Amino acid sequence: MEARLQSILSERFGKTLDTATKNEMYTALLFLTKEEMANRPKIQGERKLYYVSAEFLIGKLLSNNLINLGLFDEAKAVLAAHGVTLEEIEEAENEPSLGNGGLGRLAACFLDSIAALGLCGDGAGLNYHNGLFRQRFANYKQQEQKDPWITEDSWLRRTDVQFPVQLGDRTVTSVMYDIDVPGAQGGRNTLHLFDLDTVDESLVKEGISFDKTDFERCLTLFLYPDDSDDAGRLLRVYQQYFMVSCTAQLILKELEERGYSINDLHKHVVVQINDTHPTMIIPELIRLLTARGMSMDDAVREVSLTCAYTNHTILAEALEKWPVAFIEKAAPCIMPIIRELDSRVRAKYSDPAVQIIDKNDKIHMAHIDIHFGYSVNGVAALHTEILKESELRPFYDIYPEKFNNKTNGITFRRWLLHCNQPLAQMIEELIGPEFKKDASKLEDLLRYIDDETVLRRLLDIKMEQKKQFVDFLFHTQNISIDADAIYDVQVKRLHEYKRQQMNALYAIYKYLDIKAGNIPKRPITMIFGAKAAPAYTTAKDIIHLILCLSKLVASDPQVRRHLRIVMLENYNVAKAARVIPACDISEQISLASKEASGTGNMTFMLNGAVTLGTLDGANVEIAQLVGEENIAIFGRKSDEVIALYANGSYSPKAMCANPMIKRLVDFIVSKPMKDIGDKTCLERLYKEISGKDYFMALLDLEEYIKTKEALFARYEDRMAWARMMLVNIAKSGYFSSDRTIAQYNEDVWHL
Ligand code: 26V
Repeated sequence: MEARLQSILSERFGKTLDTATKNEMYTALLFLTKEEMANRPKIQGERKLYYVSAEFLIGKLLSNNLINLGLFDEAKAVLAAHGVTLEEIEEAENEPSLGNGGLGRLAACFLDSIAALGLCGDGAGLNYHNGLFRQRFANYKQQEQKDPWITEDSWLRRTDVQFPVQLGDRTVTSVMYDIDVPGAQGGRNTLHLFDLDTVDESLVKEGISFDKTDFERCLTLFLYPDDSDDAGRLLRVYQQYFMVSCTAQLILKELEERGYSINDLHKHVVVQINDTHPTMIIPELIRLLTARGMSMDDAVREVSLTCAYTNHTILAEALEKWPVAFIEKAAPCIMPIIRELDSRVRAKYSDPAVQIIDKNDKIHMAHIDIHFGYSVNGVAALHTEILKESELRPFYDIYPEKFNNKTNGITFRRWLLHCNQPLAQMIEELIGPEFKKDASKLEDLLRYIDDETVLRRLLDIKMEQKKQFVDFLFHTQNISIDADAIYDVQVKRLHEYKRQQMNALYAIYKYLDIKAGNIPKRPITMIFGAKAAPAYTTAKDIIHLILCLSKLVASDPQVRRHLRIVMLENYNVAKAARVIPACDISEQISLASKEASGTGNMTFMLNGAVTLGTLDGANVEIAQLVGEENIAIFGRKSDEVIALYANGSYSPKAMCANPMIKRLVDFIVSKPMKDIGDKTCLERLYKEISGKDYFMALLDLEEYIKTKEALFARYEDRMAWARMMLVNIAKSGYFSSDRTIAQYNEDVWHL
């Protein structure tokens, strides 16, 4: 490898490993890795999966590709011999933030696992020039900036594959970029990202705003452009139709190249529809098949046997419903097909709840997927049960055989082998290397449950990771924190249902308690990281609250020794890889029933954090696996919450009758807070929480505080804590995305 790096550096930059800059070294490693991947055979199969998704939150790829190619250790050694670390070199890599959060990250983990299992499956999505916005803090508020990631040398490979797509009354020509996905056991798959050559990056003026009307110039400029106005929403429909039309044309082109007939489509192709964003692939495939001479009946049947749908949320505001007028404008070719599908449903079922086009002329995208796909899955056991019993009940009554659960997972190659190398090494010393291929082997760690030497090493590794994080935080945000404190971490998208506001109310509780003279046994560092959607006012107000609290605490010499509140700026995949290994307590406190699965909960567990959470999403399965003594559970259960919504009996005003709760909520608009922050934001948030509290943060607040205090107390018995850490790591094998993908293949894909 050394010789090849030297030759790339000399050819391209006239440099050597000792004279090259870090950027040049990164470029050389990028070239070498791309070459290495291109030399691998494509994974082949009689049946091919297309995982279609509007988001692939792949994050930086250098280390992960090196791991999958088996070149990671060698690369580290070569660099070390020249006085640099791979970590330093990786700083030169831009992070492609092509996703909002869990849904996009899941798609990236899945691509890694599909390739690792040697399954023939490619990803298909869009080549956004700007990923999710870059977050900056100013005046204790979030500001959004554009985040272009594509440079001359990147993981993208431009192909000569092009397709015509009719958008509105114009026909555009797509271009396809590929990113290789190497499998950990050999071979490679591909992530196909579609784009338009006419997209113009100079269209972005202030922050992240741009003219959304000229779709040929802005189609793939941004991930999910702001959809607070109609222009943004319409652009999203253009994006979705462009994505699926390109994908459908690619599928039929490859089918033909592989020598199969369109009449056998479902025997050779599986399309996994990741949430409803790619739903239009169903009418688009039907359109293309009928255009090639297939009858409508046959096309509908063939496509229905080819497409499978994954649901990722029960939040009503997230279930896509597009006005007929939007599809007519953006994707006129498929509107007749959608009407045909709608009349087929009407002919069979009279229940308005299962219609495709409703009485307000809105198209229910999920309904297309369920009627005209062969599989519907939720992403955690509880979530799937809620889909069957309430959200999608009328559909479950019609098609019970279509419904199945696939509990989410994460790739251990990124979230253990790469991000926590000392822990991975210790595990390998204790139980051998098999866990790298079969995560269920982690259970062998339970042999050491009473081994004090092992438990101490586990605590030492955690301390080492916390110290690394201390340096990182100082280096990136100029904030000094103490590695001896308890690290209590909540990092995820900002949404009221995830209840960052409840955690912030705990911070107020702790602040006031310390002011009253109750000094905690050990300092506590609360770490937050979250981006709020640009148009989501309450989410932005919650960020403002946290940043003001952070300032309040940090400038109080009496308090800051015992409590710190840190908000990571621009939380992304790279930052997740830094903070997760350093975490003691993983906050997973969503309102029960609202978090479909969560995947952060899994990465934290794998890295030896103890979960503080509600019985929601995959937390339920974590609790079953580790047992109630190794997790801290609190709060109302999902059925109680669902009943509260049904009878409308929840009232934050009634909750504020509790003087303790009232005091914490009132503090949001207290003088010390208004002295720091923006009165309008704080008052608006106060009104929201005390008057509406739609996601019931106050409902579980008291129990949350008690449970959290009890968990902090347990931290002091270091051996008992290390035992909890060990059980969590040992039981996390179930959450490997290799297991999830094996189940998709067994039950749904049959590749
Ligand atoms: C989308 C939107 C869009 C419009 C406004 C509000 C809103 C709120 C939530 C969403 C979520 C869309 C789907 C999604 O990202 N679901 C996440 O999928 C993860 C992977 O399955 C899962 O772990 C998370 O629990 C789930 O929230």
